[in-house]
Amino acid sequence: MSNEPQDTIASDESVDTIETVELATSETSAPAETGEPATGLRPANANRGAGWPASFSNYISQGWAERADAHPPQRAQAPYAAARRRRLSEAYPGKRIVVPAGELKVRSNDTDYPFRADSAFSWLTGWASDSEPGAVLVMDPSGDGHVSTLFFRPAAGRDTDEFYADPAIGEFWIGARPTLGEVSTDLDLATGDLKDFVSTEDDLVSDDAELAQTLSEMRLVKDEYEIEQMRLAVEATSRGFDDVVAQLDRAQRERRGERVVEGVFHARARLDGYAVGYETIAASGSHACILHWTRNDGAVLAGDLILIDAGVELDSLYTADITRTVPVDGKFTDAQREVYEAVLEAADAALAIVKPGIRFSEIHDAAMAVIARKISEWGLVDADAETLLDSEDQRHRRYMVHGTSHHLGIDVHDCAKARRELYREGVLEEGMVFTIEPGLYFQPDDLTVPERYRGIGARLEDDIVVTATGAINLSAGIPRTVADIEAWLAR
Ligand SMILES: [Mn+2]
Repeated sequence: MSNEPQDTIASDESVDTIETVELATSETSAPAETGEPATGLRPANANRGAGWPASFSNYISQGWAERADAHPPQRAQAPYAAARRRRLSEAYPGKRIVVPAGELKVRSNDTDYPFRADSAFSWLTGWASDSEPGAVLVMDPSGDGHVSTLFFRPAAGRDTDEFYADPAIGEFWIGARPTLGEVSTDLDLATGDLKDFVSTEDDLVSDDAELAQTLSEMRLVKDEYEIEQMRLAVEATSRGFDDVVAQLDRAQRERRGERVVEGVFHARARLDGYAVGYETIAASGSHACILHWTRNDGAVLAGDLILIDAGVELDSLYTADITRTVPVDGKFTDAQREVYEAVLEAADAALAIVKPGIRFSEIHDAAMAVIARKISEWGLVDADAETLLDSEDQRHRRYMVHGTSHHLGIDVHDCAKARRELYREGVLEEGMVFTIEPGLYFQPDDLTVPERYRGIGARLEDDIVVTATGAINLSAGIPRTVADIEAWLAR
């Protein structure tokens, strides 16, 4: 990437050179003379900039065509975001509510991580992967409700030096920002210039623990727009899994074949969405026993299972979260099939009970009943399933230490700040979306495990939406049974 504004001097040159630059810039004149970012967002690379002489600044500020104001159609999410703001307004009468999108985070010196707006901000505005860093939603009390204004840094004109002199936000550097009018039409929200936003001591800001909890709990039940986004995120993720399966031969040829899996999925995520919703887990062989294996630097070998846990985050920021465990060479061994089919049975048992009115924790209990029975039957623990499932026992959890389900939406671990009584002990309602993801992980050095199972890890993760009478498995189309997986890999 290009990283130096109008630079003619290498950054690693001597102190003499830096002094020369300072001398040169001090002799130039207004309007923009130093090469510092016009906004002062971050310290300039004063040791690298060549300065802006007046003749240059005068020349570059002229000779540009007029730009017509863009009037995009209102985006589909706008009325849903408005309804969400009304719910929040009702919860906090008379309070000024401030929800920032967040700022860019520095990766190193003057380079940043890709920007990703705060989830509550995006949920309340509908402004998603195209959000401007630094934007702030303000809900001012008015009458018996609130009036909302979205403040952000709008497009800068050619009458400032920002467009050429500011590598962090200048149009020549990162592209143009939208205008206030454009965003207002797009999101159906009043907009204002960020420089006119004033915070007050009485503001209720979204990092307030109680407000963050309220926002998390409001997001537990998804609206129609969100459920459609979840369906689309799963579809994109399904294409990513197809891509990975088609590239398993290549993965076997590379020294770090897990990176082939990660890279192929990432390409699909960028093609069809904004990013991956979380770091892809590409865990081959006994790496599958490491729950969040994201180092992904291992080989992918024939005879092993590979566990792939990945999700595409759409431009709307809604993400899928799906796991499949497949045999690298296309055929399960007997031991691998036994372990995998136990996990599948646990997943199906959990899915079978999902409907409005049951408790979220019952899903986990249904899956764990199967896991405990298998652990007992296989003799890993010398006890019957009933004994193991006693809350004072739980030894079977040695082989699956994680939960079975988490809410899913704009965050992969959605609604994380909701209270336990509405989350783990919460009662299912139509429109909730969550994962079901049991697994079994037999560590290669676990002496309690029969040798034939050691080093086998398997997880199956589907994305579930609660309907009026039951549930839909959004990811049912991605092969789940041994026969379907083997047929998938044979294609
Ligand atoms: Mn998950």
